[in-house]
Amino acid sequence: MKKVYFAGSIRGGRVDAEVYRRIIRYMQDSSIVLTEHIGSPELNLMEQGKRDAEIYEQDTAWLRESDVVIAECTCPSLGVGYELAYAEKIGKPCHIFYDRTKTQLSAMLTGNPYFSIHPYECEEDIYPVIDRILK
Ligand code: 6IA
Repeated sequence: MKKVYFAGSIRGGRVDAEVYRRIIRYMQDSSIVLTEHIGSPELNLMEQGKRDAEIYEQDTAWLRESDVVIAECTCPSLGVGYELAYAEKIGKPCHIFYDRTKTQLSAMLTGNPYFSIHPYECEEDIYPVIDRILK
């Protein structure tokens, strides 16, 4: 099974948390998702117990361990942007999804041919693309 690092906004805003949760659930049928907590609705409460330095150490270790990085970037997040740059530096394949009806992605991502970018118009469009990535 492939190990997936799923990245989604936390302090950048939780408006899409439900979408993250559904994508993570879907991927868990065929893969190991290292970052299951990204879809958790209780994340704000859970976050209080953890130190930022531990979060950074754990997440960068998971990035190194992962086979592929999948980021949902509709809600802009500095942390997700950082993770994508980190993943590129260590050569992990990176797939970026965003809702093109809601946002324009940063030129720093769309302008970089390293990233595989998948704009979508409705959530159902995401799943066949994920199937191809994880097969
Ligand atoms: O800048 P942001 O907070 O939006 O960055 C979000 C990204 O950074 C996500 O893709 C995560 O991988 C990572 N990240 C940010 N905060 C946390 C975090 N908080 N835990 C894990 N990864 C994080 C603590 C919650 C935990 C106790 C369940």
